Amino acid sequence: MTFTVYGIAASRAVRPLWVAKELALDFEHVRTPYLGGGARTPEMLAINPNGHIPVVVDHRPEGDVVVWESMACALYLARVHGVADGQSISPANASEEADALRWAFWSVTELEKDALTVLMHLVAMPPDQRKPELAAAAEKRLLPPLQVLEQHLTSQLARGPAYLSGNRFTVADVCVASVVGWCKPARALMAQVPTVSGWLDTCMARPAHQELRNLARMGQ
Ligand SMILES: N[C@@H](CCC(=O)N[C@@H](CS)C(=O)NCC(=O)O)C(=O)O
Repeated sequence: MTFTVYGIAASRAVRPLWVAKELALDFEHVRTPYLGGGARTPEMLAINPNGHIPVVVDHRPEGDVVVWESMACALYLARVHGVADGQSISPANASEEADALRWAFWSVTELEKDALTVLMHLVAMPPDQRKPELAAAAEKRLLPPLQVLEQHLTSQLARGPAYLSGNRFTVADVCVASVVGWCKPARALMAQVPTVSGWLDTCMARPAHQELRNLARMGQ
C-alpha cells in the first residue's frame, strides 16, 4: 500500500512530507509547484478544488482516500501509516491524539497568519516589497501565543525531553515546528522564548527535516 504527496518541500507540503520521511514510508512525491498556477491545473483541481498544495492521495485497497489541508495530511499519515507503539511519531493513545489535534489546530489558528507575515516581510519577499511595519505588528501579536508554547515546553521539561507530547518527538512537533519555523527570522521575538527556540532548533536538525530543506533549496 502506498500514497502520493503532491506539493514541494518549500511550501506547506513540508508537513506531510516530514511525517512521511520520519516514518521512513515508501511513497510517491509528485513535485507540484504552487507558483504559476501549478496547484490549479485541471488535474490538481480534481483532487483539491481549493487549488492549493499539499494533497495526499492514499491508494488503499478499498479505493483512493484524498486528503487536503496540510495539517490534516500530516495527522492522517501519522495516524493511518504510523505505528502507535509509544516510540514513533504517531500518537500512542487518546491523550497523545488529543495533543496532536489541539496543537496542530492551535498552530494554524493562533500563529500561522502572523508567522507568514513575519516570514514574507522579513526575508521571503523582494526587499523593495517588504513592509517592516507589518512584520513588527505581527511579531507583537505572536508573542502571547509563543509564550503559551514556551510555558508548555518548560513544563514538559520536568518530565523529560521538551517535546509537545509524550516527551518524544511526535507529529505534534512536526505540525507546530513547521509554523514556528517561519518566525525564526524574527530574532528579537524568538529570544524572548528561549525554550521554544531550543526546541525548534532540535526539531529542524532532524535528518528528515534536513533532507527536506535540501529539497526546498532545489525548489522541489
Ligand atoms: N490551509 C491550506 C493552505 C494551502 C496553501 O495555501 N498552499 C499554498 C502553498 S503553501 C498554495 O497552494 N498556493 C497556491 C495557490 O493558492 O494558488 C493548507 O494548510 O493546506
